[in-house]
Amino acid sequence: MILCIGAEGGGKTLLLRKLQSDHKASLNSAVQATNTSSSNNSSSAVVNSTVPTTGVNITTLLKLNPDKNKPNLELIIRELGGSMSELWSSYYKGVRRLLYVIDAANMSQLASTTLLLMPLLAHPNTQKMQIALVFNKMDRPLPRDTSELLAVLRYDDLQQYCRQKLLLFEVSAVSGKGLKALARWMWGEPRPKPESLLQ
Ligand SMILES: Nc1nc2c(ncn2[C@@H]2O[C@H](COP(=O)(O)OP(=O)(O)OP(=O)(O)O)[C@@H](O)[C@H]2O)c(=O)[nH]1
Ligand SMILES: [Mg+2]
Repeated sequence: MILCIGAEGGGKTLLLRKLQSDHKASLNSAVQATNTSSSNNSSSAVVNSTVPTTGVNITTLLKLNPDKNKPNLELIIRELGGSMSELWSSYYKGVRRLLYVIDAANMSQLASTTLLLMPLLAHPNTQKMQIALVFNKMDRPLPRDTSELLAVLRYDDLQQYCRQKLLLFEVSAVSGKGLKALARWMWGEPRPKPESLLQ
């Protein structure tokens, strides 16, 4: 189980929808490749409009099991709406990986993220978590360059303050940028190469 949180409008719902659609497309093509009959690849376009999540959204990602005699592998992601940030901590228990999604084009959201991350990182139930800070909306013109974004977030202070290692991903749920690397991390696969964000 993966937990996906972050302030309102950061793009969690769209990001998970896009990941799900990409997984569906690659599962379909993997299945077609193993069948002799050919049929159309049915990767469907993702609708970009969303409504704010008022409670909990569950998204399931599926991929082909390398052992063909076994069922598909399944990854369950629980998204908590940004409007329920006061309740996030009641969902930390038992979570191994956490996606924290940030609207990188929104400076005030970026600055207030530090205040949301501090109690999260200090919480007893997050100490063993692997945490990904996901800078989303990288398709939009950014008001600052990425090293300045990290300064606004006070990334160095956060990293010193916490025991967990914070991984950084730059993505766009709209263009698809960075989603493959993020998906690999979510499945627990090794990262192919460092992303551009200072690591
Ligand atoms: N340009 C751009 N817009 C995005 C991107 N990701 C999400 N959006 C838009 O941002 C808005 C909010 O996206 P959501 O996915 O609903 O945000 P959320 O984090 O789930 O918000 P809550 O559920 O309220 O916490 C929507 O209009 C999306 O279409 C992105 O990568 N690029
Ligand atoms: Mg949402």
